[in-house]
Amino acid sequence: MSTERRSSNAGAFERAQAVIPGGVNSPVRAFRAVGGTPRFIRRAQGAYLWDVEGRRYIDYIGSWGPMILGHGHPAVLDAVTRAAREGLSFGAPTEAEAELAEALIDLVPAVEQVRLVSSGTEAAMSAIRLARGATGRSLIVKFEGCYHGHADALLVKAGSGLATFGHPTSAGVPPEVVQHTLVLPYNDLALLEQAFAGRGREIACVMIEPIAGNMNFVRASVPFMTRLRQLCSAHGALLVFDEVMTGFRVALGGAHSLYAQAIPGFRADLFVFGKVIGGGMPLAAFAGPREIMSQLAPLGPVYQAGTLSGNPVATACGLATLREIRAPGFFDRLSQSTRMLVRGLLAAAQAEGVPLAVDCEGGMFGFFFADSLPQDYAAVMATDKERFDRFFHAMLDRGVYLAPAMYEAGFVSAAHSDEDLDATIAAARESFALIAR
Ligand code: HOZ
Repeated sequence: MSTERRSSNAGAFERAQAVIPGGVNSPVRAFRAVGGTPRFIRRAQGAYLWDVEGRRYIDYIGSWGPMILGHGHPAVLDAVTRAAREGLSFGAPTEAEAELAEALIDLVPAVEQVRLVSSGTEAAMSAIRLARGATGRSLIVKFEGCYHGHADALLVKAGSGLATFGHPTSAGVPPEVVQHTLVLPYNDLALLEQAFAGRGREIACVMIEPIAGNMNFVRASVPFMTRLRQLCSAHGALLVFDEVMTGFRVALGGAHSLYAQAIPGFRADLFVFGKVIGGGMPLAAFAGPREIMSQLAPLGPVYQAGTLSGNPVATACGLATLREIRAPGFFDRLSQSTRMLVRGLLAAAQAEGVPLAVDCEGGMFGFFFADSLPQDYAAVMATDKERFDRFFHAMLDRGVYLAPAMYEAGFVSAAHSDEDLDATIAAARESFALIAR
C-alpha cells in the first residue's frame, strides 16, 4: 500500500471498501444519500476537521452530536488522559459512575436512577425491555422517522440511515420480532387516539424523539405531546423520551425541560440518553424513577448487563463535558450561535430566491428545502432532496461539513466562533446561488 494512496480520500475509501462493508463502520458515513467520496478524517480541533488530504472543514456534525464543546477541549482531554492512566477498564464499580448518575439526576429532575451503557442503541433496547418487564405488556409504539438505534424491535419505519437507503425497515428483522411494534405517524393526533382506543391496554410504552433529529429536525407539537402524556397515563403505558440527540444539547435539561415548561405537570417516565453525556466516548444511559429502575437486575427480574458499561475513561469524559456545559451562560451563548447560523442560512437562501425552512433549539438545528417546516416523516421525504444534495456538495467544496443526508440534524458547538458562522453563511450564499440556477 503506497503512502500516496493512503493520503487521498478516494484512496482511503478504496482501501476501506476492500475490508469493511461499504468502507464504513456506520452506513450514514458513506455519503450514499448525497453521492461522492466520504472524507476520511485525520484529526479535529475546536470547530474544525481535517481530512487525510489536509483540507480543513468547519464541522457541523460534531460526531453526530456529542462534541458540544468542540473537538479537543483541554478540560476533557485532561480528564480522559488522567482516567486512562488510572486504568482503562475494571469490570467493577467506580465512584465516578455514581457521580455521573448524580449529575444526570441533577439536570433532569424526573430521573431518580440511572443505568450506564455504551451506546444509544443499547440504551433504547434496554429501556424497552425494562418498560415491558415493568408493565407486563408486550406492545411498543414508535413513530415513523424516529430512529432509536438498531435494536430489532425498533428498526421499523425508522429515520436516519434507513431513510437514506430508502429501506425504512431492515432486512434480517423477522416479522415475529416486530409484531409487537406499532408504528404511527409523528404528530398525528387522530391516529394516536385511535391506537390507544383500540390497543391501549396492550401498550407497554411509547418511545419518542421529542425533537426528532433523525428526520432532520421535527418537533413534536405541544398539543401532540400533551395528549400523548394523557393517553399513556390513562392506559398505564410508559412514556419513554429518547433524548440521545436532544439530551443536554437543546437545553441543559434536554427536550424534557422544554416540554415541562410548556405543559403543566408534564413528566416522561423513562429516558434514553447518549452522545453529549459521553462527550465523544462510547457512553449512553437509560434512566427513570426508582420504582421502575428497581425492576432491573440485580434488584429485579429484568436482566441487563455490559462489560464496558460505565467504562472509567468514558465516564471521565462525560463528567468533564457535563461540567463545562453547566457553566453559567453556556446554553445562552450556544443558542445564540445556532440562531445566528440558521438566520444567516435563511437570509442567504432568500437572497438567492431559494425556498428554505429552518428551525433550531440550543445547539441543534435543521433546514429543509421547502416552503414550511415539515411535521412528519412523509412531509420530510417530500422536501427537495436533489437541491439538498447539490447544496451539500457546494458547501463541502467550500470547506463546510454538513451531515451527508437531508434526514439528519446539524450541530453547533461552543467552539464555533462568529467568524466560523460568518464564513459558513458566506459559503451558503454562494452555494444557494449555485443551486438556484
Ligand atoms: N443517530 C445518528 C445519526 N442520525 C447516528 C450516527 C450513525 O448512525 O452513524
